[in-house]
Amino acid sequence: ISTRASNILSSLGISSDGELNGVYDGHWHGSGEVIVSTCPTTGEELARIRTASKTELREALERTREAYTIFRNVPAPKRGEIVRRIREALAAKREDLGALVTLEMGKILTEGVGEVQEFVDICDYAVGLSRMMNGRVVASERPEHSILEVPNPLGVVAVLSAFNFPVAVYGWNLALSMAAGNATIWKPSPTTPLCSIAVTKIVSSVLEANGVPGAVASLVTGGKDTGEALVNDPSVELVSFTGSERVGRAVGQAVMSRFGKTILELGGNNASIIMPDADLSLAVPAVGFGAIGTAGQRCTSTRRLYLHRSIAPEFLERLQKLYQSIKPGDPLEQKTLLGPLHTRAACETYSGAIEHLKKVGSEILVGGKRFSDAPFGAGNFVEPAISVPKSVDVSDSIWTTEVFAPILNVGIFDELDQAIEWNNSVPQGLSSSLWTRDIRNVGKWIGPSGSDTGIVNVNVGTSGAEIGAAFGGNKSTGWGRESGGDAWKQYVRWSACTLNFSNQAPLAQGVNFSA
Ligand code: UN1
Repeated sequence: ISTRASNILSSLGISSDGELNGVYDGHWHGSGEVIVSTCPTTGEELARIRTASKTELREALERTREAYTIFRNVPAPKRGEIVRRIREALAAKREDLGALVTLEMGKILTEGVGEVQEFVDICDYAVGLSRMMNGRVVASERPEHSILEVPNPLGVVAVLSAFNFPVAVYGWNLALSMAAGNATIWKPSPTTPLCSIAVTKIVSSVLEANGVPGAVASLVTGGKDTGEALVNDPSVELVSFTGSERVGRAVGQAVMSRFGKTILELGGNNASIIMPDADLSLAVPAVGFGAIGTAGQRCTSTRRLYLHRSIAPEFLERLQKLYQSIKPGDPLEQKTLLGPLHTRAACETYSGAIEHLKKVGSEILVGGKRFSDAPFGAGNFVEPAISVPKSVDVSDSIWTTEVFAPILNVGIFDELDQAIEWNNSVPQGLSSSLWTRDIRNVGKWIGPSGSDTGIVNVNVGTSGAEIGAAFGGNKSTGWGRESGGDAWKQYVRWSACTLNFSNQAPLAQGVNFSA
């Protein structure tokens, strides 16, 4: 591999010769199928990883459960202290790990580093949480009785994460899961195994140095079979899945059929609405970041833009200028704003979507081609595109399907109500954003007749949420919340404990059962 790739890997203690172990459950091993990590920028092979065999997966699950039975008895603030040390270890490697995200996933460096920062932030949050995961005391109707609502550790949490956030989404889950006293087993995307190995090396070194079983944070790299085995295993209490609607539906059904719990973070199809009174000097770059940032590969990326008729021509002119100024580049270079798509297949999806748009009469204002002048011929570079479909037909697949690439569809409206209806007309419900300075619009937007997404922003783009609020969506985006807010409550089992400290044993509701 290239020197710069091997430098990034070696700074994280990963050797680039031979095959790497892709399983950790207290020690490193791997004897399953070999997967290849490929650099989306250059097409070079970065490493070969031996994934988990069937037996190794079963053993890793057993070790993870054992680790849970130990870790659940560690007092929560002490668990928080371990999370704090993980935070320190991650922060010390912020730049190197961020560069690895860029190398393996393809997002630009500031976003790769930002993703590690997101993990650091959620650790801080979880440290605080470890002293605040409070239950409640409920007033009992019976004399000298008390009812406690008690949160206890839940068990084994499986995290199935996607390629687009190969570090942060695991971080959201691990930090809360650890604070809550669980053991976590991680199956990362098969195309970003190096990020998961690097993170697990950092996390496990802290666990091992502090006498915590390593299998509190296990790793099993692998493909579909590994994911399915985790999803179907009755010893996994909670499955936190990020990925496509199609797979998410199967995961949800499988876990539900065994009465397990799920957090599903599936597709987004996020819209920005621009009102006539919006500050365009803020809105134009925000839409640009939402649609072009991460090469359109965030669940929260802006895919639909609804412009008020009165500002539409000016907005589009300014937005096109911005698009034209964005050049593809090596995502590891500081000044690059546009990196490659993650895979070759994503380029095909992009081209297919553009062809379809043209076929049905959309006007492509800018972009639409693979980059011929990209810095690396073998990289997956595409031009971010703005398309104006003939009309906003809310049942048309142009508007209802999430295409995981930088394509922005534009519609023109006259009334806010119309734009809100369009915003809500898609199956997905992750993020949305309104640009206005009129408080009446804001009130409507965040109220009962407003946006139906899990993230509802005002004068803030659709992507780039902070960790403090609960992250997640509604409708076909799935359900459950990750990160901040009340998300931690899904990572514990709740018991209502009625305590009787009287000399009687009265029944509730005054029921009399004496003969
Ligand atoms: C995702 O795209 O799956 O809000 C996660 C954001 C990031 C996380 C996105 N903080 O865009």
